[in-house]
Amino acid sequence: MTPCRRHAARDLAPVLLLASIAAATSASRAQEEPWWPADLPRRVATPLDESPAERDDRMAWWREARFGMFIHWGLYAIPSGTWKGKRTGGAEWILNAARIHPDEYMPLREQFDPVEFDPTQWAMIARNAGMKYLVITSKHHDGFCLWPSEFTDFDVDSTPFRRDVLGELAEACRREGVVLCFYHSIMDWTHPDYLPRRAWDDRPTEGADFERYVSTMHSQVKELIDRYRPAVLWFDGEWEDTWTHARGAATYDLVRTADPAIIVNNRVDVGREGMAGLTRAGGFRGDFGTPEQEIPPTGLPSGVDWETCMTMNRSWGHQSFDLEFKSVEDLIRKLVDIASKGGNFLLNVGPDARGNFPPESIARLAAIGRWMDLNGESIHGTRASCFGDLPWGRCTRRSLPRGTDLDPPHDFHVVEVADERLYLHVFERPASGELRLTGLMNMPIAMQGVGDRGAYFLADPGAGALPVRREGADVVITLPSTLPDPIDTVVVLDIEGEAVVVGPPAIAPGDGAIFVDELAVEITSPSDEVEIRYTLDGSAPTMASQRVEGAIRLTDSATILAACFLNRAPASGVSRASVTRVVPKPAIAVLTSQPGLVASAYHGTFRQVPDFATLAPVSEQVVERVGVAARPRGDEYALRFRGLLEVPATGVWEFRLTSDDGSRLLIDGELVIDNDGLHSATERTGRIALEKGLHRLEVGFFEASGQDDVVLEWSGPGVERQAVPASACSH
Ligand code: H79
Repeated sequence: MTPCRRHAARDLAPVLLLASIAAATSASRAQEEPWWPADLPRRVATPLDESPAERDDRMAWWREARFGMFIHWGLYAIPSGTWKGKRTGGAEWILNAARIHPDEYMPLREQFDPVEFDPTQWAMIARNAGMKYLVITSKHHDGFCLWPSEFTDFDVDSTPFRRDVLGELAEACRREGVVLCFYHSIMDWTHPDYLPRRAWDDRPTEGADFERYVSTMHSQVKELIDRYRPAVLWFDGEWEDTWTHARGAATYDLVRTADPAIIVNNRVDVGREGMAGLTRAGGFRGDFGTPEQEIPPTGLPSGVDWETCMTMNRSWGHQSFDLEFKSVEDLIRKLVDIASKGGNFLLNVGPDARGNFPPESIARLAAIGRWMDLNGESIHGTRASCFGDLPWGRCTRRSLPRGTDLDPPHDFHVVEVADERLYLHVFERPASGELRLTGLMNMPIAMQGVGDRGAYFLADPGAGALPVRREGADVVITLPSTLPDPIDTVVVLDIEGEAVVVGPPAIAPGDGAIFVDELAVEITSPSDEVEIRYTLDGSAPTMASQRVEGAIRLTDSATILAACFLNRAPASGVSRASVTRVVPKPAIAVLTSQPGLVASAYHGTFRQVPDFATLAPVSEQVVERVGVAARPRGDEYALRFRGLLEVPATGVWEFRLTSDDGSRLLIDGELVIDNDGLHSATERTGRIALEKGLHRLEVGFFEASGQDDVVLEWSGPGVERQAVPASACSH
């Protein structure tokens, strides 16, 4: 604990204020300093006239929060995955999983009496975990409402419990300094006006009126906003075909008109792309993307707001027998990974029917909270990494206004030039004992002779400075032999200016390319400011090496090494590609040939493409091209295609073999593609230099289970990627 550091931070610029409050853990502290809603801008433009700056204002708290709690709670906590003695699973989807009729499901309300429900405890658990907001299911797909609604009887008021769950939670959140938000399902399995119905729901649809359903839902959403002031409305269940863009837009606009400050997820409209969750182009409503149970790979477009929602075990709602909880290490690293990509993490808890969080969830949230207490500054209010892949972990960062008192734990001096703080999250200590920040151009503050600071551990600044040095284009930090936190030790590095990281140049074609007579190689960098220098003899590029100006024409095999330079100094790592000049396979002479390939079919149980020489085919026929049209009867079989391939021009030809299950491509007896083994549809490529004319072609394929398919494509001089045409096949 470093209380002086936190205390001092309270006097800093607002950007650090959030971090200081994040670090606060006592209830009284949060009461003194509610950071929301008091600080939230309430004068916000309506959706139709919002400027980018106004949008930034509206999104600011949510972007800074980075970490929130999802709560799935409703009648489904009562069966908890078991229906009539059977483990049907499904949790909050149990009505669907066990094909329960609404008339049989809705009486569950008579058993809803969660006497141990303690909203203050829920809010405190969230806050102590470092979560800034909480999204609870006002209504899930089953239609049950967790607040006493004027517009339905299927709500808490019709249960023995009769307490306003959302109201009490809203109050507790306000007291604990947690932002309250609602999840609200568009799909509704029990509402008489909702359509379409589940297949086993035999209530007559006559008289059901979807338009009326939408208007009831709108009334309820208004009721929620007016009564509880949620900061986010998180819609879901938008994928059935009664929900349209027009309805999504109307709902979004209604919400933002009722309270212009509200943030609405993209599932309000129909622009979500599957479980990956980002919004397609096309003018769809929604303020942020919603990847579900997955974290997007790197390379997200910057400026896109998104939030990964994820379960802590495998279910959203409570499910008594689901004990597959993620480890604390996994959860913390997921949070860090998401923050390093500029997203939020909405981590779910499914309370039980008595109103308790599962003990496994409580334990994990407490452990995350201990890490956040020490390292929350590296999450809250940070933005995405400035680096590509870091082999040892992740990076987050925060801007710091100039003149900020940056480092209270040391000597309270003012650092004039510091503009950005990097948080280097070390998951695995590199064997070299060094953190290498390749291509980081900025001057680390530690190297400027402003005091004796190096980098340091965020969780333990007093442990001393870590040596920092520049090595060419890299900044290198020396680590001690063991790191304090085996899950994620956060190293702080302050730098001058906003991070500028120059990646190594791209070389195209890349490593492993082959060519026949001459190859044009392009070496490029996304940064215009740098110059690129290269060598062809395997030596590291220096300022004395050849400078890249246009394409490089090679007539011999070479290993190309290239790097960026700025102000005559190295400015990136080195990229490398070996390219090989090859002799094309000569064409073969054939006196006569007929159109088509010979396809031989085999029965048998195969796990890989068999040695056809040892097998007897069950049939043989001439086919136009490679494909499963030649399959024999039965599920398990193999095919062998043989014939001649007419290559229209001398050069390097790229083949693509896609198959389910395995396959192999041989040309003139040489294995060009090995796509063998049991697998679903898988594409593999291979390249070979061929002379213009005829070449021997052989494709082997087998099918063991599931789908079956095999497709051969090619591209080469003057030929765009396409299926190898029948006109090129003969025998
Ligand atoms: O509330 C939790 C789940 O009950 C709910 N969303 C989380 C936050 C959820 N509902 N359904 N699912 C999760 C999985 C549904 C996936 C599909 Fe689709 C719906 C597959 C096809 C339709 C949406 C549209 C995803 C892919 C296409």
